[in-house]
Amino acid sequence: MLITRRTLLTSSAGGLAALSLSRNMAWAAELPKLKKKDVYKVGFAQTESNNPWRLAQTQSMKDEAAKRGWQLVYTDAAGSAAKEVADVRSMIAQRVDVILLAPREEKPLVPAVMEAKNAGIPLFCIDRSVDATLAKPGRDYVAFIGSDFVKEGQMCGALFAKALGGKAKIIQLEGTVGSSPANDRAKGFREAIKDFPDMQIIASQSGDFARDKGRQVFEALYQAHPEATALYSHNDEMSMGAIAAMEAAGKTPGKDLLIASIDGTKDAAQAVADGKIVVLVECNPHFGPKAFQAIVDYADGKEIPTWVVNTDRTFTKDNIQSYMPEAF
Ligand code: GYE
Repeated sequence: MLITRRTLLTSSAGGLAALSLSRNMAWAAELPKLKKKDVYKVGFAQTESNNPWRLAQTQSMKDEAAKRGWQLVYTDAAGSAAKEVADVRSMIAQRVDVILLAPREEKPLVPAVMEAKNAGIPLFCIDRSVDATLAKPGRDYVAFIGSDFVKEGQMCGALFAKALGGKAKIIQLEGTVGSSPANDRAKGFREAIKDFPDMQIIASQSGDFARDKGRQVFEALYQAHPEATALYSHNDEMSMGAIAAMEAAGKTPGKDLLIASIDGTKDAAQAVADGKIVVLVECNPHFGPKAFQAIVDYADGKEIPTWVVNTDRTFTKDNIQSYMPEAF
């Protein structure tokens, strides 16, 4: 009886594995192929260029293209998802070999992904992803290359709980509404502070990942919630804006309000060294080498994981000096 059950379990597990393998193979068969070439024409659709993270990312792509002698078709959607869709369409019309897309928001960029697929052009989502219920890596586009934003939020929450002794009234500055880092950084943070009943988010609003918007939104939220003791901000630019607002209000960041932030810009690293930001979680913008290697590997027929994960480090005053030379 036992043997029969075991046999059944084994065979059904084997059956499941076989099923998921064949399903993945069927998925992969839908993906456009890429011919091996010495020189590729690569489309890179950037979402905006209003912060150091974006500039570092674009530079990394340009440097890698130059290093390999490949052609880069670069577009900047200037913060508009509609323009970014149009940019991808123009890359399709120009018959680029492959597209690297940094999708501004999760849903509005799905049509761009599907149109590239239908045009037979392999596409990678880099840095942000699109809604996985509508377009899947490994089926509709080759892979997502980028950080684990949920984990970034969790790391902020966990280190913040330690720094704040498990007690805080938190203002949250969210990233761009509908973008994967904003959704996932909020989720990870919520998960991490769940175990600390005295850590509460008392106000939360988007500052669109931008410095001045962050400053304005923080100013309004802090005026409405002067009891706040902490700020969790989804990126460094908004943190720097909020720091300006705190100082203008006569408050001392790092004392009156503790700050957790994400990215690793020069300004934020300096703010950690100065004691203004207490927790900094890295988000690496240097995608060029990884993204271009993924293109070569894909053309070589190597198996690409559906998510090529960038791993991120965490910094506090204790270890920020070692990071300073790398800050962007
Ligand atoms: O944190 C932010 C940028 O998508 C991971 O977008 C990226 C985020 C990054 O504008 O500074």
